[in-house]
Amino acid sequence: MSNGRQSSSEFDAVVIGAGFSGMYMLYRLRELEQEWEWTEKYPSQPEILRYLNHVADRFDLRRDIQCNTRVTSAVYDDSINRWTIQTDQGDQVSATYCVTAVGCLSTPNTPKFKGLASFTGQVYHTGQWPHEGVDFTGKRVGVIGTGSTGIQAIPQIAKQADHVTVFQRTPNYSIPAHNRPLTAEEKAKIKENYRKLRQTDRESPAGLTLNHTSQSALEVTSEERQKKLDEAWGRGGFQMLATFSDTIINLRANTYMADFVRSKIAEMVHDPDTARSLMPHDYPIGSKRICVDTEYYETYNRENVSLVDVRKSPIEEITPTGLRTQDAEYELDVIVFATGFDAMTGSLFKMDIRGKDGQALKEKWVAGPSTYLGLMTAGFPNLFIITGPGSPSVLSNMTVSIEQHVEWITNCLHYMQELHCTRIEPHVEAEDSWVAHVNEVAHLTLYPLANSWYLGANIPGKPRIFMPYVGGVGNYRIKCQEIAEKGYEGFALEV
Ligand code: NA7
Repeated sequence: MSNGRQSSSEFDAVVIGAGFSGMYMLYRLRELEQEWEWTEKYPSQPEILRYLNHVADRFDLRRDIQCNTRVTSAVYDDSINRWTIQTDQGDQVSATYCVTAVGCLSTPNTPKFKGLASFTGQVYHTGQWPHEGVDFTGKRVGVIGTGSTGIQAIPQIAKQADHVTVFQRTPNYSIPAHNRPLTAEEKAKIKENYRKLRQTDRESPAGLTLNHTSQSALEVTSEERQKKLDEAWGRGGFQMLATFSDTIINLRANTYMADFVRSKIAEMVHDPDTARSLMPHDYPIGSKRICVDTEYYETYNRENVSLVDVRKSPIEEITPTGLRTQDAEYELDVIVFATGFDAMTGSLFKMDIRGKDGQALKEKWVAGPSTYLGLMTAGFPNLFIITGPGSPSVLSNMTVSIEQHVEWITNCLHYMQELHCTRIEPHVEAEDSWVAHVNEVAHLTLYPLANSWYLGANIPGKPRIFMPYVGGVGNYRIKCQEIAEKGYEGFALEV
């Protein structure tokens, strides 16, 4: 939201959200990247928070950001071509353009377990972690969920807690992060090459500088395959998935890599039953978001960590003193929900967004989200969605994709200004054919074979639609650019 605390104001444009996307709307990058020192290969949350605070101060953004404000509704009035935004603080703001920058993974999902309200211990959700931190010393902790967050949280909690019981529904494939401080030489080299690195990211499939290969996993000998996979494991991180060209499109190629990770789990986890439970077996590697960890599997060798397979013995209820599965009862002081998010649409639906004729976004998307380029949706003029469903978003380096959307929207607004246009909206036909294209490319891959949050499968009742665009960041950028160069083809622009 703009301009400090206002009860009723008029603007040309409002931005809803002040995370990475909202901030990119407001600042420029080049000086910043030279002065900021990233210290680790994978920066930790406190460092990222320091960075965001630094950006806000360095570019004097705070005067354009209103914190602690939840947007409750955004309603379009066709007769005056304006959006009216209401907040829980009583503000009413009116603007011609409304940009949502509310994040793809910012509405936590807490499963509605019977008895949850009766639990007398502490309850946390990893997506709403207390700023002051949590002290698990001497506590019996239950962690529900083994996605990326659970996998990163469990080893940390286990170092402090008296005992950690992990309630796992689906095991995940996780690759070691090999996180470490960056050396002075590495930092200098990155700073020298920022322009080139950023360009490579922008043109790459996932918005990351990975070494892609054109070599299929099927065209090498088993010794060569093993050697390449060993090397990739040694380097760690997302690079693993780029070891061969066909891991995410060919089930046989995929199985080689999945078998390799399963063999690593067997090597790392001492108890064979626990190792077996930790091995994913019913979906291809990479079709759920691959996890990257620090000593996740090794953590199960600790005496104070145990694994409960809730597929075999489902959670029946939370009790006042813990949790009961079909087979056993667990006494707990703390329950940590690492149960993810209502991804991609959750935060948009939490606001009452209404377009032409009072149509609610939630109603329009009842069978699944429908957008043109993931940027706009017909019937909602001048509403831009940063990293919306139908764009690469969560299948990419988010900051790269956010930046591209911000640039595209900014250029579009300039173009409209030049032409004295004040209204833009996609044509229904353009939107329909984009949605068909998004589905078509998703089905050329193995992604739809998993029950993932990419498909909304983690939220009961959510329509099963593959939401992100798998066509690749570089290709998508070209497509968006071409559309802009053709005078915003597929969009209706009006004066
Ligand atoms: P994820 O990846 O959605 O993981 C959530 C985990 O919680 C996953 O293991 C789920 O099992 C589990 N879960 C969800 N609901 C339940 C119920 N009802 N019972 C038992 N277990 C449950 O969220 P994260 O926060 O880890 O990561 C989200 C993204 O953030 C990540 O992909 C990165 O992009 C960054 P399931 O697999 O659904 O069987």
